[in-house]
Amino acid sequence: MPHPTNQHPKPQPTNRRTLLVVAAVLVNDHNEVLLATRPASKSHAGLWEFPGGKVEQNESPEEALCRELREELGLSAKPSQCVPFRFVSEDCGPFHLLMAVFILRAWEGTPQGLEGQQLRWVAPAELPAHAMPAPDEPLIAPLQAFLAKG
Ligand code: 9L3
Ligand code: MG
Repeated sequence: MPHPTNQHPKPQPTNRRTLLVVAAVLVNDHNEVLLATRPASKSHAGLWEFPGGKVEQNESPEEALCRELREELGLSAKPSQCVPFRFVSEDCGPFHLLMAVFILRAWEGTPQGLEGQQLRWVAPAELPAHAMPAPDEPLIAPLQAFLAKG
């Protein structure tokens, strides 16, 4: 009989800090999704992402997302308009990224690339043609399935 501790080894600490990030899937009346390029000054520059960013101290994920949408896109949205969709858990070199993804179908304003991002409304079938950061890619298939239901 193996010793029980051999059957259940302790998990090894990775020494990676977990970064909590939020991202928005904005869906318009034509069932298209908003993608934004990452600004030149940031990691993954030029790749197409679902907009968002890091959650700061003392804010909920939904509050963080509404702040990011205001800062990056000039949009006004309410936490109650952010509907949870998926979590993505991904090793990103020196840290581990946990990204909470929300679907929004309502907001106020027209998106503007306030940090110099290109913006594009993309039909679900066209999502795979856009090069994305690693955490965004696993969202494509579940999003296509979700949006196909209308
Ligand atoms: N990130 C990946 N995909 C996304 C978002 C919004 C963010 N859709 C990653 C890129 C950075 C980290 O999360 O490593 C923090 O994002 P930001 O504050 O640089 O936008
Ligand atoms: Mg950002």
